[in-house]
Amino acid sequence: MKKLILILLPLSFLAFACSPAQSDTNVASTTPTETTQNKQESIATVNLVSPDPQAELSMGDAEMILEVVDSATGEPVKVESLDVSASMPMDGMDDMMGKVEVTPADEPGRFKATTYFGMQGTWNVVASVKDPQYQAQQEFTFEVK
Ligand SMILES: [Cu+2]
Repeated sequence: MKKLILILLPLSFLAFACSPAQSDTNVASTTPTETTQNKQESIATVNLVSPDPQAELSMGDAEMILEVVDSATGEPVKVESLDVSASMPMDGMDDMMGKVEVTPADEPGRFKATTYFGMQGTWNVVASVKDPQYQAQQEFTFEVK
């Protein structure tokens, strides 16, 4: 019986540690003391909705759909903005940069990023969440043929 208690105890601590982050927005208005204590930012994840990273991409115009979700709940979160950069590492030269235009998509948490892959090879796309509450940075790699 003692063993069971020992197992359950850390689990309940875990649940306590996780719950405030999930409901930060709800908690904020009702209990200001807790907000100041939990001032750390919530962690978000940026998912690539399209294109399929495994799919072969052709050189030229490219459109990506990115979705920001709360890492704890998996629910899409409406963040202030998303910075997206596209670059290609070049031998003996500075990285080649692609211009990326980001616009919010219709669905909450989603952004459309359009760029131009001007060269065949590996492109690194980095998406960074800009938001007072959520923090995330995710890198995606595309093989452009
Ligand atoms: Cu290049």
